[in-house]
This record gives sequence, C-alpha cells and structure tokens, in this order.
Amino acid sequence: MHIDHIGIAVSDLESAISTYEKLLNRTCYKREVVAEQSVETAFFKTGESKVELLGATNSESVIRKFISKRGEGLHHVAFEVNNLEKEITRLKKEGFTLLNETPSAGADNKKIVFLHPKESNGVLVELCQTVGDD
Ligand code: CMX
Repeated sequence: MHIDHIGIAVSDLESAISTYEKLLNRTCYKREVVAEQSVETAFFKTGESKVELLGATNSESVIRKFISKRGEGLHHVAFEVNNLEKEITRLKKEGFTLLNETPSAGADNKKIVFLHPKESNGVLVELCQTVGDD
C-alpha cells in the first residue's frame, strides 16, 4: 500500500488548477468528471503519489456540502491496495463501516471504496485499486 493521492476540495476548479500549477511548477496532466460522485477532478503528479483537486459538478455534490460546512481544504487520503475485495473483508472484520461495500468507479481508472471519517480520526479514507490490476 502507498498513498495514491490526496484529494483537496476546491470551490473554483479553474482557479485552483492555476494555483497548483504555480505551486508545484508542473501542469495538470488529467481532468476527469466522475459523474457517479458529482465531481470534476484535476490531477498533478507528485512522485509516486498525486494531488487530486475536486470541484463540485452540481449542488448535490458531496464536495459542495463539504465546502459549505468546512470550507476548502483536505478532503480525503487515498491508499492504493493490491486487492480491494480482500481489504474490504479485512476491514469489516476489524469493525470498520464501509460507505460503499461494492467498489464504485473512481477517477484515473480506479475502483474505489470509502471509510467514514468518524471511524478514522476525522480523515475520510479512500481505498483504491487500478482497474485491471487483479
Ligand atoms: N473529511 C472529514 N470529515 C468529513 C468529511 C471529509 N471529507 N466529509 C464530511 N465530514 C464530516 C462532517 O463535517 C460531519 O461532521 P460533524 O458531524 O462533526 O458535523 C460528518 O462528517 C458528517 O458529514 P455530513 O456533512 O453530514 O455529510 P454526510 O454524512 O452526508 O457525508 C460522507 C459524509 C463522508 C459520508 C460523504 O461525504 C461521502 O459519502 N463521501 C465519500 C464520497 C466522496 O467523498 N466522493 C468524492 C471523491 C471522489 C473521488 O475521489 O473520486
């Protein structure tokens, strides 16, 4: 396992991309809408991990809700795993509640599940696996 990406909730994706291009001194290499999550993502490579900017695509988006409650900022940490199904079984045995037990489609060719932040010390945790890596 390693940190695949950190997700940062932003209210204006265009402006945040410009800020992070300056900050990281590199261009955003991919933008992708994840319709199922009502988010638009923008990715930056930072070594073996990535920074994922997250903008809301509609008023029902969890990103919109998050920003209105807590403001912009760190939204989640995503760990890449080798076998998502095995990890789901292991974590359930450990007493964690998965927000979705059936992996859903994430950005960047990943299948993903989330753990509620209340069960991981206030941090929303995403587990992801590259589709085709099983
Ligand atoms: N990090 C830390 N705490 C969070 C949080 C986050 N990202 N999102 C919500 N919370 C906190 C809230 O502040 C709130 O805390 P209090 O009870 O102390 O006020 C509590 O969790 C409940 O929050 P809520 O606003 O009532 O929101 P919900 O319970 O309706 O939803 C969550 C929270 C995590 C279940 C929901 O946002 C979710 O399903 N997230 C997973 C999906 C997601 O985030 N997708 C976007 C990423 C897309 C991608 O990377 O592909």
